[in-house]
Amino acid sequence: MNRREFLSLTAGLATASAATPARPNVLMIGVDDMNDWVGYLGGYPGVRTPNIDRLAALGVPFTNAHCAAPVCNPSRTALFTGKRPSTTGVYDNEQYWRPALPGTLTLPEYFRKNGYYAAGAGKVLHHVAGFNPPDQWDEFQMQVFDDPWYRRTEWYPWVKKEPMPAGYPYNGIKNFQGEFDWGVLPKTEAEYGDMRAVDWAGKFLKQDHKKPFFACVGLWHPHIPMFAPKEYFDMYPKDKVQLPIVPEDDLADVPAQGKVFAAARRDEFETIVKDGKWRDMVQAYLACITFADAMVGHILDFLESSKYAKNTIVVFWSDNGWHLGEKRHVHKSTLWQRSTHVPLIIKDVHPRQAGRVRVQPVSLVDLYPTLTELCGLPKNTANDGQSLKPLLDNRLASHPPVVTTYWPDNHSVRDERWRYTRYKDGSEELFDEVAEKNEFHNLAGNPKYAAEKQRLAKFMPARSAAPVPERSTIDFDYKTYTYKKKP
Ligand SMILES: [Ca+2]
Repeated sequence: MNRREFLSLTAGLATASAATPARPNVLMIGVDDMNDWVGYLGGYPGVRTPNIDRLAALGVPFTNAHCAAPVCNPSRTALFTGKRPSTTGVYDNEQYWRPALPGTLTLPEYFRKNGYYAAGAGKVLHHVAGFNPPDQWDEFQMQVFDDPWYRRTEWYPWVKKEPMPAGYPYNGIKNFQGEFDWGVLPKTEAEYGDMRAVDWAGKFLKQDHKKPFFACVGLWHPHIPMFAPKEYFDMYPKDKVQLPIVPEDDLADVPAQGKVFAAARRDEFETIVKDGKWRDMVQAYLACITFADAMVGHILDFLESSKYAKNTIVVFWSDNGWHLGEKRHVHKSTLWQRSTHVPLIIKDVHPRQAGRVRVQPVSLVDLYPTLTELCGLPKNTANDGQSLKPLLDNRLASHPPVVTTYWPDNHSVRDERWRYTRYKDGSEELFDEVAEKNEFHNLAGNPKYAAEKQRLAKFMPARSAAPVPERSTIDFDYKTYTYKKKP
């Protein structure tokens, strides 16, 4: 052996021993109902999200990411099981996923099975009792709400109900329903519920962990009720707040099923507008986005000053978007861009063309196979999604179009240019997202685009699983965390 061969062999040995370090940790940060009004996505010029943008510069920001379902429970169920709603039959908030999917391993369960410590706090899976079984986790801190006077004790048995405070409701709308409130609570920023999840993250990241960890911190903001300290409202003076553009006839070219989705909770939108509070609502949403961003900042600071800074994969996501009057709708639960488009950032332990946006369509259902691959765990063959590692490695890699589903056989496909939606009755929408972000012109009836529709239709699931039982048919016992079919 000559000297050169010897050096190359010893270099190889050194690489081999350095190549088997402990597996990377995972820190997920989830927010609720945050649409693309985030700095790096440009959905609302002037929105302040310095911390999310900081992560976007350090990691890989996705600009065309979509939820698998446009509402909390089915979106989170898809993210954490790696299965689409059309596979599981979990399509909406009123369906328990656990009794319907025996043997399905959620992300924390799968990581635990593969030697990880799984821990979390706040709203991770859906926030109502029965949706976040504690046996998935080695440790879990329950969500703390800002409105314990409103929260229903049968839905949130761990919450101690408090008497209604003075000044409630804070948005000043008479006889308006309790959840859809906004304003400044008579307490300090440190006393807000999301800060308890932030505190948990701070403590967790200071501890010595013997195993690699899979940790998830779930923030409630900017979900309704939209409460935040006054300084966040002051960042968006009301006279400068921009309202979405909503043409009078915008629903005219939308099929009947689309109109049904848009009409859900229409009365709330109409009450807000009639009361002259539309601008106030938009201001509150902006304030709560920036509040959520501040929470994200605290968590990133804790990580960066911890010994886990360099060997932890960070994933930031929102479970679905949010309408602020577009298509005459507030809330989510539609198959339009406002509901499906979400922020998504992955910061791997390798730099991977950091800060450079990925414009390819991706889905939150892709996170499960992405994380198992990045952590070197065996692939879970039950996953529907596709690993995003090729996109992390190379910003020019391709990714197939992604699907958002809301109830059986209503699917919306996104690629880099188009949104093609087909509702259960066969009616269609086609929007050119490059030509117009607002989805004002449904092109589905134009024969010029027949081939485009045919191409995109191939990505829709061939069949939709029957919806799993509604929770009204199940007796759930919180103490034993068991489910029994009602007689
Ligand atoms: Ca949500």
